[in-house]
Amino acid sequence: MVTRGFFGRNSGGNEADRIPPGQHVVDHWPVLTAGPTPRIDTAEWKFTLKIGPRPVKVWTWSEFNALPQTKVTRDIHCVTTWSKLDTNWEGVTVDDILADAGVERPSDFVLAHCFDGYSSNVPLADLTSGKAMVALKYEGQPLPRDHGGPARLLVPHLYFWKSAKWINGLQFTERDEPGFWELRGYHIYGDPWREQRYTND
Ligand SMILES: Nc1nc2c(c(=O)[nH]1)N[C@H]1C(S)=C(S)[C@@H](COP(=O)(O)O)O[C@H]1N2
Ligand SMILES: [Mo]
Repeated sequence: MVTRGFFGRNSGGNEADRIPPGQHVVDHWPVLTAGPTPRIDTAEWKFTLKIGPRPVKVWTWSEFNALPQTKVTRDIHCVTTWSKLDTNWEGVTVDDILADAGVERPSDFVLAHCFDGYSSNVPLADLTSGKAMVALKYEGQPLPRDHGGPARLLVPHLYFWKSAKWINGLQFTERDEPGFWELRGYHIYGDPWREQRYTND
């Protein structure tokens, strides 16, 4: 049988090489949210970049959409053991967000904040050099609300809980500060290839 993934850009010829340990491939896209799904009107949507407590730039929905838009195809890996191959995204890379704000590297750690109160921590090095984006579209369509629409973080090389849905800002922090799930027993970094699922993995 020939699968779509076999021809994907990440493919090294062998799909099995693309599945981290303990993961299995799904075709559907499960929804995983800690609380109720928020409804965010793009007229009210704002994205704030902060250095510690200090806001350095705020974008409205139209300002954010005017930033350079980048398309990527990536595999995603959820800690609940599903992986999904060759997912197509479009949005603003974190590099382009920082460039627009004129911010380089005020610290090495970042917290993503969300409209539902969720947060996740990611080292800056894992967000830059094209590794992460604030995604606005999935498979060419506006991001569905239950998957984080209108905008979510996408950090595909880490477990998917790091990809904060309904994102409303990034905050530079002095230290690596645990986010929502990292405070509740999940790994501070979350590398699927090293199976960093829980705190002491
Ligand atoms: N704001 C917010 N982002 C979130 C979550 C959440 O509860 N709230 N859940 C996380 C978890 S645990 C996972 S596995 C993924 C699930 O994304 P999906 O529902 O699009 O599959 O979103 C992550 N981002
Ligand atoms: Mo999750």
